[in-house]
Amino acid sequence: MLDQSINHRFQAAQVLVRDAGLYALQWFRNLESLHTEKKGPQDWVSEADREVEKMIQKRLKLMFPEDGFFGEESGFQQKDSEGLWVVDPIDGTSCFLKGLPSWCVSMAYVVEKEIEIGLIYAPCTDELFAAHRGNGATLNGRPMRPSKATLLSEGIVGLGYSPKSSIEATQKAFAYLFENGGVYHDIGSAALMIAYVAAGRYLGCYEYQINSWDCLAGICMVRETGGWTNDFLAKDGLHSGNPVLAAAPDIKESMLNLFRAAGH
Ligand code: LIP
Repeated sequence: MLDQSINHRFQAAQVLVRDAGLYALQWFRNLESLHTEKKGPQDWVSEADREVEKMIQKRLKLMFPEDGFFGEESGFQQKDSEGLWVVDPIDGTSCFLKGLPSWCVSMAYVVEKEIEIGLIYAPCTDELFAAHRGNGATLNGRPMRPSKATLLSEGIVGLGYSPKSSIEATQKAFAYLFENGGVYHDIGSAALMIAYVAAGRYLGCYEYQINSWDCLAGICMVRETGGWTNDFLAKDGLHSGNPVLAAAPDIKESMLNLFRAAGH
């Protein structure tokens, strides 16, 4: 795919991800009227998730009809297209439904297993995290810079957990982090926690098992700021998920040691 067509998508999708976030914010301000359903243990979906995803899919179809779409709530459309949008309409759904601010809209664009575009919009802080492979990454238009820390004891690590995760592995990851002077956050949105690594807010991020729509956008950002991530799309990561590991440049070995301590 020609780079200018990817750049066109990057520019158009920055507008779309913000529009989608502002649409979601309308639902967020009327939670009492929101219909929700339980998808599984600690896993909910609401009409907000579905309606925001429909809006994103409709707008992408109008602008880029040749592209495929893979959404958390609607699954695959045109999965054999050259370019594929991977979308989580509301990452941090549990937070969203409880009226907590740490949620976002996450969009990634993948071509031949390369994550070309990563976009995350967090409406409650009005923060747009954006990355275009080979062209850097920005937060509200300003370049993002990862942490320069060299030790886990110098900052915060995002550690995600859900019933998809191994309890034992997650406990071992926590133990390794604490034994090395680290502290953790779990804000309930993997997309945001990975974006925070790119932004220099977190030293790294780990979750034992996560879906592609939760993390591909953030992975693009971390890589574009000189950070490191595991090869999330290896094997069948796009469809079946994988562990996710992201690190600031000089924290890579520490995060790999945490990953090994967790049993990977
Ligand atoms: C969530 C992730 C979270 C993870 C949960 C869940 P959702 O995404 O962002 O970090 O621990 O498994 O997948 O369900 O809110 O889109």
